[in-house]
Amino acid sequence: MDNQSYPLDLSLLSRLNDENLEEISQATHPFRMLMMKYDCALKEVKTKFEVLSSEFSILYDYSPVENIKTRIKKPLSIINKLKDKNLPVSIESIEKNINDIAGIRIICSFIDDIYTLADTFLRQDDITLLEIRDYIKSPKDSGYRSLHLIVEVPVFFTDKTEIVKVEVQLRTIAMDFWASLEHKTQYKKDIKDPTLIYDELKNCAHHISSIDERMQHLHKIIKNSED
Ligand code: 0O2
Repeated sequence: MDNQSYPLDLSLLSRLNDENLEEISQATHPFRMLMMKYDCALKEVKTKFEVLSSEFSILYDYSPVENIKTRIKKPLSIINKLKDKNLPVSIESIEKNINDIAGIRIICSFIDDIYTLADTFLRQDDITLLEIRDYIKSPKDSGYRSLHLIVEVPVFFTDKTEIVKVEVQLRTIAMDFWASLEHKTQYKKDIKDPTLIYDELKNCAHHISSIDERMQHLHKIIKNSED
C-alpha cells in the first residue's frame, strides 16, 4: 500500500515531438485530474487518523495507531478490474464502479483498537459510510482478516467541492504480518503443491488470530490493574 513512483521511459518520450506531447498531455488530463482527486482524499483521511492518534496519545498516554500506509491504485490494475467485471473503461465508470482507487491501511495494536478507531472516525460529520466488510468477524476463505470501510469524504478545491470514495482497511500488526506474507506468495506461480501452501497459510492465519486474542486479553488485564 505504499505510494510508488512509476518508472518513465524517457528514451520513448524523447522520440515524440511537441505536438505528440501536447496531445498526450491533453488526452491524459482528465485521468490525471481524477487521480489527483483521489490523492487529495487520501491526504484528508490520513490526517483524520493522525489527529485521532495524537489525541489518544495525550488523553490516554497510548496510541491505537501503529502505522498508516496509503496507496493509489495503479492505472493498469484499474483497467484490469473494470475489464474483469465487463465494465466500460472510462472516467465515469472508474468513479462509479471502483471503490478502492484510494486506499488507506491503518495498522492497530489490538483488535479492540480497530473498532474504537472505526467508530470514532465514522462519527465525524463529513464522513459518509457506503459499505462495511468485517473480515475479522467473518474471515475470508483464505484466512484474511481486516475491517474494510468504503467511505465518502468531501475534498475542497478552488471552485468546487468533490465527494470522493476511499477504502479504509483497519487491521492489527498480526493481521498485517499474515496478509503481507500471503500477498507475496501470490507472485510465486511455480509452487509445486498449492493446496498444501493454501492450507498451511490458513493454519497460520488461525494461529495468528488466536495470538491476537491472547495479546488483547493481556492488554485488558494490564489496563485494569492500572485503574
Ligand atoms: P491492494 O493493492 O492490496 O489494494 P469488490 O470488487 O470491491 O467487490 P474486492 O475489491 O476484491 O471486491 O474487495 P475485498 O476483497 O473486500 O478487498 C480487496 C482488498 O483486500 C485487496 O486489494 C487486498 O488489499 C485485501 N485482501 C482481500 N483478500 C485478501 C487475501 O486473501 N489476502 C491478502 N493478502 N489481501 C486480501 P487488492 O485490490 O487485491 O490489492
